[in-house]
Amino acid sequence: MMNSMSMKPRNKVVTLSQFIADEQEKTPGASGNLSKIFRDIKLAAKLMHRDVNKAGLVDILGAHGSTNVQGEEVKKLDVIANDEFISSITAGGDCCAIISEEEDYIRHLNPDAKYVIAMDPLDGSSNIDVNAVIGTIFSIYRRVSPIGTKATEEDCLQKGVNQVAAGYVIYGSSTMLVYTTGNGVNGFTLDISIGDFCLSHPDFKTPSTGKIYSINEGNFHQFPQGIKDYLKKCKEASMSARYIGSMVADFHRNMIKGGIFMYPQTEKAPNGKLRLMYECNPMAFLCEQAGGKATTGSQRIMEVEPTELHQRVPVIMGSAEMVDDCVAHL
Ligand code: AHM
Ligand code: MG
Repeated sequence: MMNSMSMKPRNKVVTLSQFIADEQEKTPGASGNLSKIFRDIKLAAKLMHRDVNKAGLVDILGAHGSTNVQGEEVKKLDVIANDEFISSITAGGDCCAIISEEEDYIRHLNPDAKYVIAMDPLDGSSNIDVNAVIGTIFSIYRRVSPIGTKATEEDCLQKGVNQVAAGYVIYGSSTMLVYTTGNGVNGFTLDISIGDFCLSHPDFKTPSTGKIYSINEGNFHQFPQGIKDYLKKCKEASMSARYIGSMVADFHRNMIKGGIFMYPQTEKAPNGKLRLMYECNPMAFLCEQAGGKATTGSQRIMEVEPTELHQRVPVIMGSAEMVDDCVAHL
């Protein structure tokens, strides 16, 4: 029989739901709607974890529009992700609109709800078919139009500084959900044995500097001279180049280890590639909350005035000292 003196108390497990409930209690006047949105995101993230992990088995990789051996339509994983997040958020009833990188228009939901979501349901699409890390990015805003009316473009096109919450889910060697509501960043790892996200990275801070630079150097000849100069400096300092082409994965690694992520303008893409509403703003919010910086090179990302749903902006983000150094070269 085990002696009670010999029993080691286990560390307290804090689930995402518990953490959010505790946070809600600390916020005077909180209605609980934001917590319910997290419940919906969490459900969709778990469904995505399942789908990503069995993607090869059930033939959901590949081009949308083809058919599988049973003659059924094969859904591309990013279409599945879009459907799963939208279904979950729609069913939850706590958002008045969703804008998604996968869609060309605003999807109007419950007019009586006060929040708007912007999301990239499956980021890193080029990694889907090669079993590499992909993610989901989301951003939540409070509507500016009156509750009870149809959400407007103004509700959906707000500056990043207005974000109420932002986060990402990374489908990697484990699945994690990392989010902020403006009180620091916390990371939760999905424990599949209990089917829940558990707090694994409390009050996540990024180092003020690091040794990693992440950029698609295939575009080198098209970069502005300042970026070329900064990259030369990175090489002279024998820094490590790390770039998988999945923003969530590149960003997550750099957040933990310290580093800089760049997708600057190129001759072919004068505003860069990444989308302000679905990728840059949420990651900028997380980055700043973790102690880092995020800029277009000339302006803080979260202060850019959005003018269209799929607007692109150049981005330089990560460890504060590295971002400052890069910007000093521009
Ligand atoms: P996606 O949303 O279609 O997946 O595109 C965004 C992705 C980012 O995750 C990544 O940082 C970037 O595109 C990679 O682009 P490139 O292949 O040009 O380096
Ligand atoms: Mg994307």
